[in-house]
Amino acid sequence: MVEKGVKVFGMWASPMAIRVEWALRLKGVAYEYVDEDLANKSDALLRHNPVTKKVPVLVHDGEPIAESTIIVEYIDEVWKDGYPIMPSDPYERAQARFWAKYADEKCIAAIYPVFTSTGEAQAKVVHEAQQCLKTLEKALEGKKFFGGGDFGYLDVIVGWYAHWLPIIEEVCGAKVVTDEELPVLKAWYDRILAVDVVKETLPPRDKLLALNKARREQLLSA
Ligand SMILES: N[C@@H](CCC(=O)N[C@@H](CS)C(=O)NCC(=O)O)C(=O)O
Repeated sequence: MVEKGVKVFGMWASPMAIRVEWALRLKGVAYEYVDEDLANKSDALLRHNPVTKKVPVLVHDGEPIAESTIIVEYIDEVWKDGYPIMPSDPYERAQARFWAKYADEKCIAAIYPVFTSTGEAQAKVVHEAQQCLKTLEKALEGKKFFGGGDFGYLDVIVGWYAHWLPIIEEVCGAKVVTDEELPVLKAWYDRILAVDVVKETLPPRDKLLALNKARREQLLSA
């Protein structure tokens, strides 16, 4: 028998999984949330996402969908009469997808080395991460949100920066998003953190800090 309804397989500290919760909440869709232990993944997660075995996975009426950016688009299409997440204009949609891909492929790859380095090597990678984010920041210039006047697709995709990056910076003892280097992105943080669906779902700061501190220590000692 097909299981009806919406289920999200996530992990409380995952910035990719929170995108799915934001999209569902923007649409007012009720869902069941399953928190995975990524060191001991459930049979259900492995069955629903045998290819990458990662969270998030959305299961809609028994059908699984993986990859957060694809899930967010799926949610926008299925519940199309609710809050509009994707831009209505095809060119704007293409741009939003372009920047989402840039953020996930280039910016994450540029930020990660800050987490795994120290000293002079870290100063160098901080600078590289800032250059990468400066390029992304251009897509926000003159606007309240990446989506324009309203929280939109690209805000759902990169909104995690506002909560996660300051924690990562504290853990690493390095500043990446500063008023001097990235003023537009930094000012957008406050607007993101004031969005209701964001406020409702953010994981506790201390818990995220402790987890990332332990991860960094483990990576540095490896
Ligand atoms: N591109 C994927 C990335 C998902 C991802 O990296 N998920 C992490 C948690 S943030 C995960 O499941 N890691 C466990 C693993 O790699 O085994 C997406 O956007 O959904």
